[in-house]
Amino acid sequence: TVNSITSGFNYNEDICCILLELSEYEKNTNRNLFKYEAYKRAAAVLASQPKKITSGKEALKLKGIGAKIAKKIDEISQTGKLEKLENIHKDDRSQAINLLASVSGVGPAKAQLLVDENITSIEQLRQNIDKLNHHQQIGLKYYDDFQKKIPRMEIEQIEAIVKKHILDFDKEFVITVCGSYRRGKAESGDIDFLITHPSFKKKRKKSSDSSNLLKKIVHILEDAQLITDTLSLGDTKFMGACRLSPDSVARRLDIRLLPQGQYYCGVLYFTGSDMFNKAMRAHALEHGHTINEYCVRPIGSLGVVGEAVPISSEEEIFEYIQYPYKTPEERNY
Ligand code: DCP
Ligand code: MG
Ligand code: MN
Repeated sequence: TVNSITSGFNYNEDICCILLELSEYEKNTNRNLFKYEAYKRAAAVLASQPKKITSGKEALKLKGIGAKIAKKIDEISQTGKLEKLENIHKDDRSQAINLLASVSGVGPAKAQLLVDENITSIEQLRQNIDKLNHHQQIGLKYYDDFQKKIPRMEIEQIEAIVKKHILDFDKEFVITVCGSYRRGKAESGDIDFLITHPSFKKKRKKSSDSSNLLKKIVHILEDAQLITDTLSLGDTKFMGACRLSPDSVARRLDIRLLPQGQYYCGVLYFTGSDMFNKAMRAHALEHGHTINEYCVRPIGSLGVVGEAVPISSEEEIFEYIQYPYKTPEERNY
């Protein structure tokens, strides 16, 4: 669930939960990303309110909530439930699609294909592993483990192990755990590492030197018995599984290796939340800049996008687009 920005308490949790379920339904069953985003945005807006919203009329005044969602909020406020969601709960196909899409690597399209072949449970999926690619097979293998949230304390331990091994190998690496952990959350869905090194340059052509660096990092962490499985591995992005010890819960681990010049835009982006990123990007555009996970660029009067601005801290990005600085803990919306 989502928390209020200021107090960390969500006064509208019941409505938020229903809207987030609707967003999942739109993404997985209808594959309507527009509605998926609209419900998520509405839930985030409600979660950030300092008080309980008690009518659709009140909700309609909030930025990001339109007439259709306001009407649903009205129904929830008055009856404590939403007829539309009750019906979705009764829809077996939709429930099965949601379940299969909760396997790491299985997207809505794949989940629908499987359900159309009458594969509707995790049990049945296990009997059809030949229908899954490598990522999906690992996702299924660790299905129960990956469902579990990761306590902050465990991420601290994993962070210490990763830093020890990588910095022992070369002390010039810079390593930051981003994602919900950096936003101060008590538990996280996965672990998001961002790493940079002065010798790692923006790649133009295939240079074997730079394309081996992330593989080297992964090998070190495999030798340390931390990384157990690879879901995907490229020159800049690793997705996989790790665990503290052979009888610990397996965790989803993402590592991104970035050139120094892109590091702080990367840290900002991968710290999130995704709602915060959207709000910040929108603000940047209003102030004549475009930001993404790699860089900040000015937009000229004719709409021409300029050269990337040199950035050497997260604060500089806020300053550059004239957005009041927010600590990672203040980015939880
Ligand atoms: N991100 C984004 N837009 C997306 C996906 C991700 O802006 N569509 C950014 C913001 C996220 C960050 O990447 O905070 C990391 O993605 P995660 O999916 O790991 O999300 P979190 O770390 O925030 O939450 P969780 O605890 O579920 O991992
Ligand atoms: Mg994460
Ligand atoms: Mn992640």
